[in-house]
Amino acid sequence: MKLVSASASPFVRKVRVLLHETGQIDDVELVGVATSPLATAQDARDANPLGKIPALIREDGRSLFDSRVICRYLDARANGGLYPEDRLWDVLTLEAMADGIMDAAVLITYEGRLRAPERQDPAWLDAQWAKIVSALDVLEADWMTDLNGPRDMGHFALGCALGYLDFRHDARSWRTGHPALAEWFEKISACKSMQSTAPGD
Ligand code: GSF
Repeated sequence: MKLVSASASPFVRKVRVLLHETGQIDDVELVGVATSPLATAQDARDANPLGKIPALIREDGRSLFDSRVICRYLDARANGGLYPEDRLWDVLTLEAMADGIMDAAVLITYEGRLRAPERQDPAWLDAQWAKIVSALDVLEADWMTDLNGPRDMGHFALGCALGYLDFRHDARSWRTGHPALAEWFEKISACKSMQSTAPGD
């Protein structure tokens, strides 16, 4: 299989963490691309008409996307147990919250990278960051029991999301007001799968 990917992508990192956690890292060849909404890489377009990464090209040549579909496919392929049936809907909701944090953070990154300073909209940036803070507040208040329980894919997705905030939006200091989450993040960041997939340019 081939994974159309980029080392800075938090969504790609989710897939790579799962590959490490389920012993499948050697089954997938990484195809690195540089892509953006204004300059879509051909490999990304060929694998996903939306031009987004990650996209997984299976042995039969068919593509899978997006990261949630890819993660569930690969977890099922290895019977990895990262989407436990007894709490599946909570796991998927946590992964959706993590993906939403990533979506908002990536939009902030693009606004800063793809728009001239005079065309950037501070209200838009603040609105995206407000979504992230709202999610962090709820995680801090309501999800710490779950997060301190058995590891699942929701946990690793959140780890990738928080790691992306450190990587691209460190100055926003997400840990302020979220001490329990910050302590939890230090623990999941020590996992070998997280260490092996730390973001880079
Ligand atoms: C989001 C992927 C995405 O936005 C998923 O895989 O879960 N719902 C999708 N990927 C970004 C790269 S990133 O993670 O920084 C992407 O492909 N951007 C290029 C574009 O054209 O939007």
